[in-house]
Amino acid sequence: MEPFKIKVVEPIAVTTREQRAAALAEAGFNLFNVPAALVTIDLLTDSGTSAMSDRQWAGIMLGDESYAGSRNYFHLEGVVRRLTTYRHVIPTHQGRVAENLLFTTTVKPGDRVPNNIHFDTTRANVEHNLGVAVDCVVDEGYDPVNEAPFKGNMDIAKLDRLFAEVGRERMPLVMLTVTNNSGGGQPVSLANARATSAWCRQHGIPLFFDACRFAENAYFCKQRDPECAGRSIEEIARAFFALGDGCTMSAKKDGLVNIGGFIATNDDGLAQRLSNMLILIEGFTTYGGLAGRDLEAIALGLEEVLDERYLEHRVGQVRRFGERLRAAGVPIVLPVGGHAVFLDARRFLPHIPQPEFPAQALTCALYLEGGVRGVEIGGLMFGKPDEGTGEWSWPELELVRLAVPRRVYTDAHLDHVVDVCARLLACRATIRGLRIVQRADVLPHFTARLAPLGGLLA
Ligand code: P70
Repeated sequence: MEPFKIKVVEPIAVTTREQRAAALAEAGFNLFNVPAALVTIDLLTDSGTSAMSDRQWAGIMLGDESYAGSRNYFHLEGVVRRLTTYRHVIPTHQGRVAENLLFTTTVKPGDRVPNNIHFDTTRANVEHNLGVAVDCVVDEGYDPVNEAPFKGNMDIAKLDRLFAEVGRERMPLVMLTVTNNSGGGQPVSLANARATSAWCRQHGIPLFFDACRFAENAYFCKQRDPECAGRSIEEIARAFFALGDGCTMSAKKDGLVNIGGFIATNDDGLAQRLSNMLILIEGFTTYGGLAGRDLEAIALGLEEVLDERYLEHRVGQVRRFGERLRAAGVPIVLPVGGHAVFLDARRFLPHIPQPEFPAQALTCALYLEGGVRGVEIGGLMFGKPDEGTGEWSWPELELVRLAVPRRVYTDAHLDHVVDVCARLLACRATIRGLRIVQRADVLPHFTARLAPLGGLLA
């Protein structure tokens, strides 16, 4: 059961199919353009959508809004130092700013940045600095039916190959994303983090964690890895962080807050450069684009997220959601990850070829059928035309992510989503693909407009 009581409630939207059809057309078949007031169950993201605790709301009232040296900053600094072992704690208003700071201060044109799998903003920030983002996850990370326990692991042989190709000078850092969002929210094992860290040390390359979902990753380790079984979540998380030189963090995930992030490191010189850049684009070093009250909520959220009863419910709710989908015959990525269930659109809609955006078509169909909003993680997000030839390259996976906000929905809400998926499965032949009408070059999925090629969505 939920290890909390519900103190505040918010009504959810009830809409008609006609309203949803109109909203979809108006939105250019892009769910980012649909007003939240027309969404019944919003599984677009687990980012910034958590319900805060009464303790966090009380902390909000203790916000010290001093420009410099807010006491909430020192609280956050202490919590992050203890958790991560990193000395320098630089707040940002969300994760991608931490990425922006990190890559603008480390990446030169032509540099390669390996990661297990870069999330979209991470990749975009590397590319914005004219670097090349290279995904080096183990092969099973791309196999949606392989039930290996740590499918987020880095493939060290792929790091070796990249190093042999470009050398130390072209590899300013290595990133490791825990859990691996773009690969299905799959965890990285402590042994793999250790091997990645040893590789980095051996080659003199810094290792940074993309730590958005570090607590969920630690919970998986505790469950699946005998080495971690007897240890607390905090001990496991600290063991990970201690293997690296720093981390970027979107606190909108495992920080259990609606806004916030940070970058932390042990590298004094880098911290200085990051701070200088922070002052240019975000704000002074003790608030970084946030209010004092936000810093307090993050400090408290980072403590709460380490509670094993919370994590057992959190990860368990997502797992049960996946199990019920699976029982209904819905093809999903296995094993179920920590923050989301990923529908496998290739198997759900085998009749739609990748250039017709099967995962985006499924995302639209979920909304039309039941007011459920997920997000496409497939060709719309990661496919792109070659600058010279115009020929498209496509990602390996065509997924629809149903991300579960923390402490927000009950299992009954998720049962509705299972019903909607089952109904669509029964009429899947009527779902047709989409074509692009308008597309930006950077992070195109946020603003793209599409049109249906017929069938259910037309
Ligand atoms: C998500 C959001 C954010 C993220 C992440 C990893 C592993 C960095 C960031 C950036 C983004 C999103 C995607 C689709 C719909 C809405 C939002 N992930 N690294 O949901 O952090 O957003 O704070 O700048 O997952 O996965 P930030």
